[in-house]
Amino acid sequence: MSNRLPVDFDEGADGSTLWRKSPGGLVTALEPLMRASHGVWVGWPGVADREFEAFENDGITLIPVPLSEQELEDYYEGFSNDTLWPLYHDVIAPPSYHRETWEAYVTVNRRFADAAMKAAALGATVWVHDYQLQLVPRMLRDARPDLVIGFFNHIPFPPYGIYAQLPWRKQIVHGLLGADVIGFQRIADAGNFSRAVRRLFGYSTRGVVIDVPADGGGTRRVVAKHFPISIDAAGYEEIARRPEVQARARQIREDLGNPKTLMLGVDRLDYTKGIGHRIKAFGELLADGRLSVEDVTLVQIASPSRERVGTYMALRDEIELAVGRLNGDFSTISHTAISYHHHGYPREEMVAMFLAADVMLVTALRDGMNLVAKEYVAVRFDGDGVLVLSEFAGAADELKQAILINPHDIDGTKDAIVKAVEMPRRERTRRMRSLRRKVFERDVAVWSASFLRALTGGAAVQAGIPVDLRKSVHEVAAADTLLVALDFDGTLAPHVDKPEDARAIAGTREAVQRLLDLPGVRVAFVSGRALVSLRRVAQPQDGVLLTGSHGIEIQLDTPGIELNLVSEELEQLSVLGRILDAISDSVEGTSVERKPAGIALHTRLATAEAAAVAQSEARRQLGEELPGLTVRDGKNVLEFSVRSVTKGEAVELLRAHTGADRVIYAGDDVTDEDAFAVLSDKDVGVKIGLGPTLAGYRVRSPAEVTQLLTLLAEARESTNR
Ligand code: GDG
Repeated sequence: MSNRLPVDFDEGADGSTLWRKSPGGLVTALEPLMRASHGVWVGWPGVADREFEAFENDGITLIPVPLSEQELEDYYEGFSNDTLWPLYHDVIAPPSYHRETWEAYVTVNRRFADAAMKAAALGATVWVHDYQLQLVPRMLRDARPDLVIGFFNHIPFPPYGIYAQLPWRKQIVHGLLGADVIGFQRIADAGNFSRAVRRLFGYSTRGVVIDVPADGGGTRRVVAKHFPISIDAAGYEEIARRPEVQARARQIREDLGNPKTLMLGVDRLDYTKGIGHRIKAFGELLADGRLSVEDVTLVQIASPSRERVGTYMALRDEIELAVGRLNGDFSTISHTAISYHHHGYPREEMVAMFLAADVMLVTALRDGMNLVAKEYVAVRFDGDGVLVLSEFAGAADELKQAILINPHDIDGTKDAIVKAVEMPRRERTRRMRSLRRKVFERDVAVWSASFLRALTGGAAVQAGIPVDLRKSVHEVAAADTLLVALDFDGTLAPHVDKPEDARAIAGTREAVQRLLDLPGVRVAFVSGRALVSLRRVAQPQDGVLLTGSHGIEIQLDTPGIELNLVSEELEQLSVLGRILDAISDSVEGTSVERKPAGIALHTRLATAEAAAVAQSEARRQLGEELPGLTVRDGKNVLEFSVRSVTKGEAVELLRAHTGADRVIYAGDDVTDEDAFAVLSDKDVGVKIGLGPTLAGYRVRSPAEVTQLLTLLAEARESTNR
């Protein structure tokens, strides 16, 4: 589901309806999958006050959602583009807050949700896109709890201090939390969202996991994580390699008088893109004489956008005034300083421009990702060209070999432009090569696959080690220091009925020993079990680091078990002990059990009445004295913990302890998701078995884990360290 269908409406001369495909990266990535799964796309067809039946386009069913002219004004131009857009882009332009446009937003979101519900089969996966439809996930969940719901936010999510302005801030976050997975462009966006959840609802968050109270009691797990979007890189390169496109690139340079340096900007005409800042920097460089109009031309494509929104009209006037002024001041009869175009162009023409441009300027003041930056890189199969990229664009997280700028710093931007113009060929190729590697490794297919993998957990898992995992194992094997962190039950040992009977499968011990014998490799077991129990069943060899009780107990290179608790928590633990001891002394049939980070009050042997008294007394006293405790209600047991440490924290601790630069983590349980959540792009996460996961890879069973460890040992041995 997205605001717009991936087609444009057109009318034939005879009044017939024509649909022109508008191919974007999203469509390219999802098309094969949607065809194979009988997918439907729900969206607005791009024309107001018209109703259309569902229709088929290239094997995908499109379901048009109608919008009236008034709704277009209120829901789309108003609330989406005049409230949410500026608010989410750090209030670069002042957002407007109007109750009528909010109401239209609710109405239209409801219509989209209804259309999707009608189309979705039982248990279907629904992927909702972007800020225009943030209420849809909750509407779907309330009416159709059978659905698997994902949401991807294409634009930034602002810090809470800004987001808090929104009069409907709670409704929007509540709407989004209807999803199972909420995707963002950058780590920072996902963090901002989680903070908003904590501030507005007080729900607890652990890494990328948010525990949302579920309707029928208990909690539902929502993942808020970054999934940086990308492009169909190979598709762009293919266009660039066409002889006619290359000829066109040469022609463009020629038509511009063959300037020494051709600089290019391609943006929707939007205040977030920093077009004015770019023009100012360029103008000053011409005025200072650091660049000359004889040598350098800037081509600025500003494609028309949101032309009926007031701020955009004002922006167009402002930009065109600046362009006109600059050209008036600096252009000569034979050389134009800025070649400005307020048009949209066919994709081939865009690619020819990218090929023709020596320097690409992306100076966004705030941008979710900025696909133009990635497109420029994908097109440059010649290995040439310099990308100047704003650090406020999401792309800057990945494209570190660009010249990164702060566009608000005009002097810095000017220096960056000069550096780009003067950059020697060798440095240009070196940087471009690394940029291309990034863009081709993580194209839009990788993006959609990783989002959907997190959302649906994939289908049946095949036996053996997948090819892409083998490749990654070879990569991590080359680390300076490698940490191999492994869950035990379900990962090294098959699950059994009696926990004390669990044993690692044959071959595991040998594989672990082989890894332990290699320099620069550390092995750790990360278990939910208490360490005493883990040591009994796993019988770890010397040198294996241990963490138990989900990270509370640790045994690193020391003989004894340590508790990963801060002094304040130890203090709480002793208060807790005092209170519960007193209660159990005074109520017959109750007893206390001390755990590493908490204490349980058992009431199994007490009368129902006495049990109720003991439990309510414990809750009351602890509520007063230690209000922050985690309380777990079990059968005849009430458990209080001073801390809920996770396996994620355990992995961070092990990483710090070992100084590892790469981590490979394998686990099968939901608690292992906390560990997957703290892995970086360079680490390898392996989920064992079915179920949703944040891990990048999946294998079927402990047998594969043992194979994997052996493979890792072999790869490490062959690096000849
Ligand atoms: C939003 C977020 C995020 C532009 N002019 C022409 C044309 N384009 C194409 C570009 C590019 C696309 O439009 C623009 O994508 P961007 O990513 O640069 O920016 P937004 O439109 O603001 O997109 C953004 C994106 O969603 C995806 O998640 O990256 O941060 O704001 O593909 O090439 N294409 C053609 N003619 C034009 O004149 N053919």
